[in-house]
Amino acid sequence: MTDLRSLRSDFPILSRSINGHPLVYLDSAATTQKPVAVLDAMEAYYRTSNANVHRGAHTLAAEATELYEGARSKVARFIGADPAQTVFTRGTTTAINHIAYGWGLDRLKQGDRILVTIAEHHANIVPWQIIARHTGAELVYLELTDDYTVDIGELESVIDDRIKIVSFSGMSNVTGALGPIDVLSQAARSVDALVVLDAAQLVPHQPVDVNQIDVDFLAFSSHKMLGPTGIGAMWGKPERLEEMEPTEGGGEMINIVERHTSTWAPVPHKFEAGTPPIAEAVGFGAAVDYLDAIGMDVIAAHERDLTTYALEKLSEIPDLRVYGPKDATKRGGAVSFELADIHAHDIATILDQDGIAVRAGHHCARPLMKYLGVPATARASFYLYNVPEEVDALAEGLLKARQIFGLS
Ligand code: 7TS
Repeated sequence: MTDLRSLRSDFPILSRSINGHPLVYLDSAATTQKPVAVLDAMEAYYRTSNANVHRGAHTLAAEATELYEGARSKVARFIGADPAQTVFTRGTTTAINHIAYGWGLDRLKQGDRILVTIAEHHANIVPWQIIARHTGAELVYLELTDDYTVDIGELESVIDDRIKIVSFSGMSNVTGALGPIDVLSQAARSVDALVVLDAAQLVPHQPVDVNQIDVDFLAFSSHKMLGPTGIGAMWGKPERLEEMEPTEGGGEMINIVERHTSTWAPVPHKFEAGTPPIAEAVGFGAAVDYLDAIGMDVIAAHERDLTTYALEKLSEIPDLRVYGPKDATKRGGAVSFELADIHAHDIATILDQDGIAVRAGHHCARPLMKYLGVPATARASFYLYNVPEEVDALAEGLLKARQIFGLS
């Protein structure tokens, strides 16, 4: 297993204890912990260069602008993109809302269809439902196969020229399954549909290069990849970003404002109304620098090994059912499970007593929960700072939960 354990000392929070036990943080799919490099970059910005961006002639304003735009270049480079096509947003949710409103609202009409999968996060369902309600378009779903991957066998019967947008996740935050990016984008192209990739769980965990995949838009969040909350990115093909309307108006996003009309600033600023999250951008830039220095290939290999180990350990626990692919090459490190008929919240509470942080609930994927026939699952999720001993602690905690509930 790729040994990244020396990195743990870069993350101050990992040395704290919870309920008298060392923290075992297995909730990185929800949000990740932050290395000193990110915390320092944000603090240094506030201590030495704090000013508003893009509008001042003074030195601090120039420094802040350089830091903000420098962060954009780093984030763009991280996904092989041009900074001019990389828009800072509040996160994945805001990015998908920009696309739904800015691209979909004017173009969709009655009879049109938006294709998603049943495994989507609410962030990739609800904006489309709202746009469907406004335009009369309809949301249609691809379902899953027995190994919890998207059932691409259904595509033939679903894909026709009513489909205008195909929007899906690169990796499920519940099942961990990787999305069939090439298959779905090819299917979309066969009917000239727009392709939107929710990469909230993909960009943090695997190398992603926008030149290697055929999508129109890609969305991801800083806080799921060691950076701060409050910022993320929307990458788009230049022609798509040009033709797309801004969804928020205000300062920073305009060229000329008259009494009754305005013209827009060039992309990406057209989509960044108001004072942006400057310190957060700086932190996001520091996070991608940190990930780059380790190498996304190394991180992906580490997580694959850890996930393989976790699936093995969990398979030894009686009455435990994993909702996700068994094959580690088809998945990432978000592992959802159910243990006998113990409620997921009880599992999370029992594990927390031993300092183990897992998530329990519907994971913002209610249609998926309904499809799986469960009210909730418990979910352990891994990142570069996790080690096999933490998987062992999880397995021991789950055996303890069995005992507490009288299961031998
Ligand atoms: N898409 C996926 C696949 C996600 O996992 C999430 C967040 C989002 C979109 C939304 O990202 P945001 O940064 O805009 O909130 N997922 C989770 C999770 O699994 N637990 O908490 C948040």
